[in-house]
Amino acid sequence: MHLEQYRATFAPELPQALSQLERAVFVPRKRGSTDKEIARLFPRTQEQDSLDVVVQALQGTSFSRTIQKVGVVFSGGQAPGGHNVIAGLYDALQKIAPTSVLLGFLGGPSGILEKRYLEIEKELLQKYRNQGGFDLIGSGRTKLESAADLAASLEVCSTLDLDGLVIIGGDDSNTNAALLAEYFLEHGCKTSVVGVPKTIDGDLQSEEIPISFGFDTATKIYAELIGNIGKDALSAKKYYHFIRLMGRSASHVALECALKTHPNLTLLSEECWEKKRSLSEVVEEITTLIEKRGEKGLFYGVLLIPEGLLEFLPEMQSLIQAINEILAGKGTVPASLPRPLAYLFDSLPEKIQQQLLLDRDPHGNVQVSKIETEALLITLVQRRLEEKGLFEGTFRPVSHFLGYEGRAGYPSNFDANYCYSLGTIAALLIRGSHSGYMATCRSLHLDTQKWEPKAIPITMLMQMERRKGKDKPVIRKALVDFSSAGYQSFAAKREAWKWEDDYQMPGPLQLFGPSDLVNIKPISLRQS
Ligand code: FBP
Repeated sequence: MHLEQYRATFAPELPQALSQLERAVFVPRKRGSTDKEIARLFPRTQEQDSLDVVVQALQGTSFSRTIQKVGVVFSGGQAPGGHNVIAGLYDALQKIAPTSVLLGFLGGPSGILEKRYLEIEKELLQKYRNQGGFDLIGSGRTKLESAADLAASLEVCSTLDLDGLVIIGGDDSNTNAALLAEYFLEHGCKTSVVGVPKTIDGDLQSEEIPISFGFDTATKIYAELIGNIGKDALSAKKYYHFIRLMGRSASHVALECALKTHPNLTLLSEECWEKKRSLSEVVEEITTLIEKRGEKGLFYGVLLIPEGLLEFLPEMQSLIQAINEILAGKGTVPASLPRPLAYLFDSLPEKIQQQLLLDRDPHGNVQVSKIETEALLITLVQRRLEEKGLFEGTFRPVSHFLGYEGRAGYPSNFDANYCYSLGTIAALLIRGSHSGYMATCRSLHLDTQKWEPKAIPITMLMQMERRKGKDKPVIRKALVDFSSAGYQSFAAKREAWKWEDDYQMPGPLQLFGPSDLVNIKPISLRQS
C-alpha cells in the first residue's frame, strides 16, 4: 500500500463540542467595537456577535434552515489540510442534511465568476482525505471586489440556489468573503458566506484565531530541511547557507523554524521595522557575524531570512510603495521616483530591480516570493567583506529558498484535525444562516477534544489600508508579537546560537508512531 492510501484511512479527531452535531449550538458573545470606516462600509455585518459552539443539554432546537446546496472554493496559495476542510464540511452536511449537495468551484474564485464547478461526491472525496495540495478543485488568486464581480457572484450563487458558500483563504480572500457577505445580505440573497482561515504564513491570527491552518505542516517541512542543511554545514564546515523562507510579510514562519532548528542568525522583519534598520545595517550585522565566527575558526553557518524582509526596511518600503503608486498610475520607474528613492533603486543589483518591478498580485501586493533577498544579501555581504579585506576565498555562500515545497505536503495530524473541525463549523454556520463569519477554534494548544470551536464576524479583523493606490477595507495582517512566548524564547537564546552551533534536526514530519512525535504542535502557537 502507498502512503497516500494509508493516510486516506486516518480518521480526524473532533473537539468534544463538535462530536454531536444535532446538539451543537451557537451562543452569542459580545464583540468589541469596529473601526468607524469599516462599520460604514459593512452596515449589515459589522454589528454581529461572536459565536461560541456549545453542546446543549437536550436535543430539539429547530435550526433556521434545511440545507440543500453548498458551494466551496479554495482561494490563494496552497496550505496543507485544505482537503480536510472540505471533508469536514461534507461529512457534517451529510449528518445534518443527508440529501444536500456540495459543489466545488474550480480554479479559485474565478470558478465562481465563470460558474465552473464539480459536484463533490463521496467516492471522489475519499481519495483526497488527509492529503496535501488543493488539487481536488484547484485554487486561484482572482479577487472578488469590483461591483461587476460582486454582481456576477450573486447571480451565480442565486442561480445555483446555494444555501452557503465556504471560502477557504488567507487575509485577502477572507476580505473578499466579508465583501460578498455584505453584498449578498444587501441584495436579499440567502447564501451564507463563511470564511476559513488558511495560509502557511501564519499571519491570519488573532486572540480568537490561534493560527491559520497549514502553518504547522509547512514549518515542520521547512524545519526538517533546515535541520539537514545545518548538519551538512557542521559536517563540511565550508559553506554559509542563506535560507529565505516563504511567509510573505510576517516572519512567523522564520521564527517558528528558528525555534525548531537554532540557526546562527534569524532576521525578523518586524524587528527590522521596529529598529528602523537600513539595508546596509542588516548587511553589517551579517558581515560582523561572519567576521567574528571567522576569528573563532568557523567559516560556515546557517542564516534564516524571512521572504518579506525588504518590505520591512523603512527605506525599501518607501521605495516599494512609491513603485506601487507609479505602477498603479502612468509613470515609469526609475524616472518617476523621487531622487533619494531613485538613488536607492539604482544601488540595487539589476536582477533585484527587475524583481521589484514584477506585476503586483491581484490584491496589489508586491510578489515577495519572486524577490531573491537571499541573493541580494549574499552580494552585499560579499562586497562588504571585500571592502574590509576579510576572508578572501573562504566566504562560500549557498542560497536557498524554501517555499513551495512546504505548501502542499501531507497535513500533520494537527492540521488534519484542525481543518476537519473548521469544515464542520462552516457547516454549522450555514445551518444557522450565519453570514460574514469565519470559522475558528480556540485552545489549540490543548488536546483536540478540548478545543473550543467558534465563529467570529470577519469585520472584527478588518481595518482600512492603502492598496493599489487606494484606501481599501482589508483584514489586518498579524505580525510577530514581541510579547509572545515564542518570540521571548527566541530572543533569550539567539545570542548563544550565533557561536555554539546548536543546530537541531527535527527530522521528517511524523504521521504515524509515538503520540509525542505525531502530536507536536507549533512552538510559537498562541495559547488563546
Ligand atoms: P496565501 O496568503 O494565499 O495563503 O499565500 C501565501 C503564499 O504562500 C506566500 O507565503 C507567498 O509569498 C505567496 O503565497 C506566493 O504566491 P504564489 O503562489 O502566487 O506564487
